[in-house]
Amino acid sequence: MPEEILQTHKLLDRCERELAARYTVHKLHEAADKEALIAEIAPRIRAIAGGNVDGALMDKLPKLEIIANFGVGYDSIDTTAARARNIRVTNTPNVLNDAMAEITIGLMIALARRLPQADQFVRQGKWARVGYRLQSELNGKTVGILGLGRIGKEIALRAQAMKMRVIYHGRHRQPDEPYLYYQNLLDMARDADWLVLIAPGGKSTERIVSREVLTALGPEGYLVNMGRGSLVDEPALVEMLTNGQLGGAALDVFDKEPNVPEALFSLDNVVLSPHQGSATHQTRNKMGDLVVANLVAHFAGEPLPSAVV
Ligand code: A2R
Repeated sequence: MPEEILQTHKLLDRCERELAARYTVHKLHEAADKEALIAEIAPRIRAIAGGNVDGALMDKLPKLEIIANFGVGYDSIDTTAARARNIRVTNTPNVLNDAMAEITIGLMIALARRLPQADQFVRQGKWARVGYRLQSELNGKTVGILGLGRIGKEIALRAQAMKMRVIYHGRHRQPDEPYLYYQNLLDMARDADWLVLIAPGGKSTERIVSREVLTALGPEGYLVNMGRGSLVDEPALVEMLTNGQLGGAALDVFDKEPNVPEALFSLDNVVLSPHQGSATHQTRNKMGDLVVANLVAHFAGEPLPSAVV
């Protein structure tokens, strides 16, 4: 008999096919009566594929051994609760680094050169009447990276190809990295033209980009958020973008996705993106493969390819 697993949200088609080929998959997100489904299958569920797992759900699944998250960020899983219950948690690191770094630079150029507006300008036939306005460039500017991790390092490489100066902040200095380290985020924001956020969500980074940090970035400064909406004081961000206290923002993530503050929709100094940092065919397929590989390894009693707990 195949193992039975619980899937907590929609996954990529290929990933769902691979899971279905190996396991009997119960889809919590499609169940009309979620509690009834859980009550029926709980005694047989040793694994979850997907995120959004709190301690209460873990408690309803007494045989649960592993949660295989789709995504490198696993802040939707209560890892403290998992650890306390001896439940393993895996994520999908590294395979998305290039896709994330590419779109980060893409959004930066889109913002600096006002590419969404330029496209509209041509489509609306305005070019025949007047030339497009002048914009700014990345080269010669300083980019401060909050979170020089796996993805942050790929962004740093590409920012250098744009002839930008790279500085970074994290909890630790990384002596092998050639970039200037700032122990204090406020100091880095003051010295940066661009502030790129690529750190994890969760309690330790909540609102780390405060009104003070945004003020330090200033009216000429640009914020790029590729990490999590929770990293930023979003009401302060919206207010400061509206009144010119912050130069601009490129945002792939938001505090209450998919809800985006409507005040941003009319702002010229903002580029908005629907949390699509890793959303390419090649990367999402690799992420799905890693979810499956973690589950396969677990049931075979082998080391997990990418465990975080
Ligand atoms: O703090 P450090 O030196 O461990 O650096 C990590 C940094 N980081 C933080 N920085 C400041 N305050 C914190 N409380 C804090 N917590 C972590 O974020 C490290 O440089 C970086 C995370 O790097 P990785 O663990 O390699 O993550 P990866 O794969 O680059 O993904 C980053 C995030 C995901 O968690 C998703 O939220 C998003 O990108 O897709």
